[in-house]
Amino acid sequence: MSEVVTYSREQSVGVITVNYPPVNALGHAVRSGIQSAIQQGRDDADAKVLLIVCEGRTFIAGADIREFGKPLQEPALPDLINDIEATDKPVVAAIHGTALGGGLEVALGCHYRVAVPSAKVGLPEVKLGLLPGAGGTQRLPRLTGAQKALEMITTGDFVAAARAAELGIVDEVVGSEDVRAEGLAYAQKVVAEGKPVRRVSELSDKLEAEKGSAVFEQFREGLKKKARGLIAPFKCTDAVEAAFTSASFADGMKRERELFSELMASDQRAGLIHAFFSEREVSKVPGLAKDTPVRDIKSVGVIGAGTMGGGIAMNFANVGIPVRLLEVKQEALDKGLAIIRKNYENTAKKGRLTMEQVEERMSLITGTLSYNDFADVDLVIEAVFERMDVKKSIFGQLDGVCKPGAILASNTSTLDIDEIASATKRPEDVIGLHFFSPANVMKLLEIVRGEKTADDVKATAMQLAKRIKKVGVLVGNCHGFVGNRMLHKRGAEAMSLVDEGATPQQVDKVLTDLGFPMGQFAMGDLAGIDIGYSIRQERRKAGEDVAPSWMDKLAEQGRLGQKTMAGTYRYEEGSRKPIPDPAVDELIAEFRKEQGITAREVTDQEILERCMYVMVNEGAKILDEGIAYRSLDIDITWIYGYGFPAYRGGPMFWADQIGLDKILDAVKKYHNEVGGKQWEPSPLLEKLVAEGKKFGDL
Ligand code: T1G
Repeated sequence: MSEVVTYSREQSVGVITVNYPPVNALGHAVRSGIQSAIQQGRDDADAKVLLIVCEGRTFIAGADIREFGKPLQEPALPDLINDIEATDKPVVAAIHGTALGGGLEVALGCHYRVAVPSAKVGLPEVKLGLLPGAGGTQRLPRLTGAQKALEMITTGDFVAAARAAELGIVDEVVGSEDVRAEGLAYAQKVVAEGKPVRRVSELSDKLEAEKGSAVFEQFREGLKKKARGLIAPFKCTDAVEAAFTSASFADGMKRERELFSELMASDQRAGLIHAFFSEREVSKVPGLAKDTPVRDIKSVGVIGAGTMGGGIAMNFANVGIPVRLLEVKQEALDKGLAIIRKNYENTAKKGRLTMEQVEERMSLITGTLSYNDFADVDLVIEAVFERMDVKKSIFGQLDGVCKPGAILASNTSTLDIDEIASATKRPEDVIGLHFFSPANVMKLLEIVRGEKTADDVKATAMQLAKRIKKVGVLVGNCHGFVGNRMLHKRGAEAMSLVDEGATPQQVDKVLTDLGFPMGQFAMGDLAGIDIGYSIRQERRKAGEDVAPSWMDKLAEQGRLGQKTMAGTYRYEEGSRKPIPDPAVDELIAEFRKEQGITAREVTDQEILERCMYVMVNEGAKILDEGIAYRSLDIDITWIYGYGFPAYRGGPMFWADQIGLDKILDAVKKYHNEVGGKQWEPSPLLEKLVAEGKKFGDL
């Protein structure tokens, strides 16, 4: 018996206890431990019923993802579960925390399932580019029917205990959170009531009822929109369908295994698992001790009640942290508070909030016109427009008003955090907290450390990111930090490609075909063309050589994007759908003429390479300069800040998959053909290629 799984008997119950922190994942030790414990239970004549229960924070949370890609060690999970189910004594699973993936599949192999009220169950394999590969696609529909099984398995959503009971996934939601005591009591009831062994694999009434139904075709139709570019949701559907079309459970299991193996071998599985672990790794900051003290953030001040400031404030109210919103004009403050209320009311209309919760959150967001009201807050976040002079003046005022130890943060998306800090006498308390629009929705929080930012301020910001349900990435200070520095390179290439002959919609389609939710120019219309324009003007004012662009003309003509119903695209009333506009084609043609450019045919491949490889090359420079600690920090920044498709793992992981040698060749080619600093090959990229290494090896 392994020490991670123990067998004991309590009266007539053979108790199998799993204790494998942090989430009782089904690593080899756990699988073989359960196998021998089940055998011990079978051999124990005094055990009339067996109970599987877990220690720690949760029931089994799935297969051990860290074992993927390694040689399989017996017992394989499907065999273990079939073994549990074949036991001739009733087996009960007592669930707490989150029974997920293989964990729920173990429970489905048991004959009875109970859950504590706070428990959740789910089959989230699809989020890893997989499908439930240990009988979940065959057993779940036997309990819930096709539609519910398809919904759970293709979304990976967790289901609360009470709902799971309604769906027939668990037999009972027990009365308390004491999972062991409740599990024991239920097991004893099974014996007392003489409940038989009840094997889910032998249930067939739900299958009979829906044999030959059109539910699968209809479901596939719906997936075409929701699961654009993904393969796992479709294979999940095929596997569930096999439960209804196979001649036997064993045949269905065989089909599940085939489909699972196909997904296991896919790049999408590799990308999604890389994203899964990277999202957790980014919070482990090299050089920042895990036990670095953090400051207590009990109240927050936000300066600027515009789109960003309002969204930022909502993040804190959503988790119960009082936030005060400062504007210099009452009218702007009232407008900002009204927009926040409207946002909450819209969410309530969609049923995701109750009106009481809306009022509760609004009560946590107060307004003020005076900096003096920030004297006692623990954190201030400045969210006004991207002008260094304005930001420095604000930080100078904050320095004079805020209490010692208050953290002073800027939401700047590109500007020098050290220069902002220089406006205060407390640069150690200054940090960048770069939210992404819409700030109350986008998961990324790019945390920018200044030269003098104190370690406890960095640690506080990282912890705060988790508290407000963001993914915090700690990055260094340079123009555009990590995300926007790479985005600006992509944007410049995209604009040049249009100068040279591509259309904006052609460029955008290459990017959406790659998996981005929006193309470069549609995103520019959403963010506002004036933002890019003012950044380019600032850089020209600072003496940088920034080429003129057809997009400058858009801004100068007041075509600022969605907010003016016209930008690179035009928009119809009440719609955000970008519509190509012949007037823009004319503007571009006019611009080419002025610049003496003869339009040429631009291929999609060139667009892909110039937009994406320039980002990879810049990412390599960012790594080389220590602005990002690891390539996974860049991957997570782009997945959660810009919608880089998680199934491709992020730009640096995607580059590794393509082959850095191919990318370097293309970078050198464009350095010759296009020129510019952005195409100077990164020395790190050259070094990795010379050594036959990947970004992931760093
Ligand atoms: N395998 C290995 N490690 C895991 C793990 C797993 N399944 N789940 C979590 N961890 C680690 C995680 O990396 C972190 O490690 C620590 O546990 C805490 O996680 C055959 C094939 C369970 C809801 O997809 O959703 O079963 O950073 O920070 O926020 O059909 O973890 O501390 O070193 O996320 O409280 C299916 C994935 C697998 C569940 C807890 N299961 N995990 O969230 O903690 S595939 C999943 C989660 C499968 C079968 C198939 C969450 C959580 P470290 P955490 P949390």
